[in-house]
Amino acid sequence: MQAAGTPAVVSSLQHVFGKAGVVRGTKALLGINQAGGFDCPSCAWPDPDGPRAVAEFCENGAKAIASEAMSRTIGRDFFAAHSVAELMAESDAWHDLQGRVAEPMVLREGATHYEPLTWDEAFAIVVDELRELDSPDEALFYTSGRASNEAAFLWQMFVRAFGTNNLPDCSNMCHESSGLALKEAVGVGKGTVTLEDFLEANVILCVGQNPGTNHPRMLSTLEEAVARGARVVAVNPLKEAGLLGFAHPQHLRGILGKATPLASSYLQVKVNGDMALFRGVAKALVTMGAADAGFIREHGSGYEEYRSLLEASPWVEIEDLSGIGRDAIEELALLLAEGEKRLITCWAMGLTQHRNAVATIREIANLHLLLGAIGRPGAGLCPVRGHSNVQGDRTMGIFEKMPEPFLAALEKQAGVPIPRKHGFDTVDSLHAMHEGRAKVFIALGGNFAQATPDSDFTAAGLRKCRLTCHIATKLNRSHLIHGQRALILPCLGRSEADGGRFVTTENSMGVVQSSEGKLTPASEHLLSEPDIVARMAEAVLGDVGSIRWRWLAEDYDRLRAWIEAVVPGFENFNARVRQPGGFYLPNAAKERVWNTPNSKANFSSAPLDSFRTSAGRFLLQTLRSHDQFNTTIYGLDDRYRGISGMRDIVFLNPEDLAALGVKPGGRIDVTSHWTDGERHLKGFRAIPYDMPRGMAAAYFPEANVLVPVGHVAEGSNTPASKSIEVSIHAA
Ligand SMILES: Nc1nc2c(c(=O)[nH]1)N[C@H]1C(S)=C(S)[C@@H](COP(=O)(O)OP(=O)(O)OC[C@H]3O[C@@H](n4cnc5c(=O)[nH]c(N)nc54)[C@H](O)[C@@H]3O)O[C@H]1N2
Ligand SMILES: Nc1nc2c(c(=O)[nH]1)N[C@H]1C(S)=C(S)[C@@H](COP(=O)(O)OP(=O)(O)OC[C@H]3O[C@@H](n4cnc5c(=O)[nH]c(N)nc54)[C@H](O)[C@@H]3O)O[C@H]1N2
Ligand SMILES: [Mo]
Repeated sequence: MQAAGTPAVVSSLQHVFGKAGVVRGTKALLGINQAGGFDCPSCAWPDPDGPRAVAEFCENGAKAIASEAMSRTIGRDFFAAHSVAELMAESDAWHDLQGRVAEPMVLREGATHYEPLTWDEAFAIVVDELRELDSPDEALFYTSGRASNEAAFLWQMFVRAFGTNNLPDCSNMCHESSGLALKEAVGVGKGTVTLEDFLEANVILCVGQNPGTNHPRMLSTLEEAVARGARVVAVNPLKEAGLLGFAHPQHLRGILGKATPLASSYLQVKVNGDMALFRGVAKALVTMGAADAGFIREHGSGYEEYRSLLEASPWVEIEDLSGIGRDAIEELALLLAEGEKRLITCWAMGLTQHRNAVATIREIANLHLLLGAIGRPGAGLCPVRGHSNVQGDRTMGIFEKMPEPFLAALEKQAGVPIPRKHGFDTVDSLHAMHEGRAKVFIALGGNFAQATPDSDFTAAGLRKCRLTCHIATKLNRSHLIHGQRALILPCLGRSEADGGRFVTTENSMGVVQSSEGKLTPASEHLLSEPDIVARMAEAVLGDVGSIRWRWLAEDYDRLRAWIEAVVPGFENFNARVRQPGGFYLPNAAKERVWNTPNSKANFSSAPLDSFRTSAGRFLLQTLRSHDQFNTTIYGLDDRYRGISGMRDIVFLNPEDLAALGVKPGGRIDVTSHWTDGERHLKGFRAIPYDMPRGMAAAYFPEANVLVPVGHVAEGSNTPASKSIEVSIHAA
């Protein structure tokens, strides 16, 4: 199986031209990630600092644009023709194909169909429901990671001026574990490398991520690093084609179909075996005397305890939990001990969505501290972010427990009291809805009903709400699993012109840059996200303190001036963001300044741990196919894994399939087991795949019914959607 270039280009062109129409399609593609253009709404991988290729996008970025830039729209006629019940019966892929939502829509109490209403009528309903609450803490304000910095800043200011910190977001289900682990270890909850570092690294570890599908432009960076002599080592239970070999679609070599071998080594770790693997690597390094004593003495804290723990960790346990033999672990350690120890470790959801995710990521930080591989060229930590502005949204204050200095600065600027009590994160919100402690749910983007764990539990909670309201571009299931009343407020997408205004985003490496869409909006009734938030806030609160909502949103330079006043690192924001390529936010850990309570880089010493299932059961992870962006399903293929035309599948080791007495493609029933009972997924197809025995993999969001709401990462409260204990039987 090879992740070849030519089919990727053909496939992306088909997607854009097929859905968006030729003229809109080409114009959209040429604007992606160009200076003066818009930031690709797909992933958060950075653009080159210097000159950019004419086509600085990938196949999956093209699919995201095709989905957003479609000229087809749905409005009053569509919703009059289809009841909510009928729409519920259709698939997620079908929903996406219907087109952009063209006008504000309301589902009135007891009604079967959405009907149109004016913007002012829509905001009046929000006012009505928010005023009914006994406390501001009975409202939830969710954010997905596509919102711009400007929209996110205004949104959190509205929510806090209203009186709550209930700001659950998609990050709670994504890199929350990374943010927490890195903050504790090195004082910055973000990555510490830039694209330049990749070109100077000698080893790049790619752990628990599938960049061929989810961050395709990262492969260009890896390819360039390999050409300069770096070794790439993949750590993944599944053999992922994008890591085994890759041909750059925009290079001649790619078009000729030859692939550059990328992963010099591929460690097929057990699911959740990474903590043991990294501990083993560190143990081997310490044994061979490769620790950077100078760095540890000057910067480290907790090393002695960690060293004793390494000595006390038996190899049999390390091998058993990781599924990797001592020889292979020592070989990796030897590679890391060579030369100048310029190591970069990248990771994504394969590490963050486990019960011990925070401890696992701290183990990676331990390895970097042991080698002094942080805060110098070619070395550092790289959590690879998902949504294109999820990192920026957090910087702007989308967080249920922002630190005091931020809240104090906001209070001073806004001139209104800002609450200090921590709010609900995503999992807390699910419980609050269930227990009647939250009654209004308003979302700035996203698809809460499908993205959250325990789909049936989530649906029951949403249905108990008085109002569910979504600011959205496309129809999705969260609009159909609704409260007593429901609103869809349609907004402009990234690729569309916003009256000459531009917004800004922050990528995975802390670069803030401008983003300006050029396409004619899909409908004349759409408003920009900042305008929607400003009008909602004005309707609910009126102008308060120093805040004049509409005036602020009218000219985004005004919003940026407010961001500059509240958020550190945005000095001279309006001028600097107009420089080509934008600017880097300061990153203390990169300068070896540790913003931790003890001002040191902290080793952690957690007991070795991995999630174990009872005998005969499987450890199931939920992952993405090649034809989806989270809950948006573009198609039914997963090309790099050799799957076409289906999503109702479970990947299993071929020997496990045989032991279950199931033929490839045969139907199985999957049951997940948790302290509160069982959850079921019936009649899925079993597909053999190159992966360790005892493991299973199924697609998100279909498999979310199996994820118990109570099963979360310790500390970060992230659903453990990659550590689900299941039993499997022939159907
Ligand atoms: N085209 C496209 N791009 C996207 C997205 C999309 O849906 N489509 N989503 C965006 C978002 S929000 C995010 S967060 C990222 C997600 O990017 P990824 O993290 O790459 O997404 P997943 O499909 O969840 O892949 C998880 C990978 O981790 C591996 N894995 C699972 N469990 C373990 C484990 O215990 N240990 C190790 N070492 N590996 C494990 C799986 O085999 C799989 O290869 O992508 C972003 N980019
Ligand atoms: N089981 C399991 N569950 C998971 C995961 C997993 O790996 N396994 N991954 C988790 C992760 S990493 C994440 S990030 C979450 C994702 O959770 P979300 O961010 O909530 O989900 P998305 O599917 O990205 O949201 C898509 C919707 O956003 C809206 N949208 C798109 N563009 C825009 C825009 O520009 N503005 C506005 N206002 N709306 C827009 C569209 O209506 C679209 O239907 O899911 C999480 N859930
Ligand atoms: Mo994500």
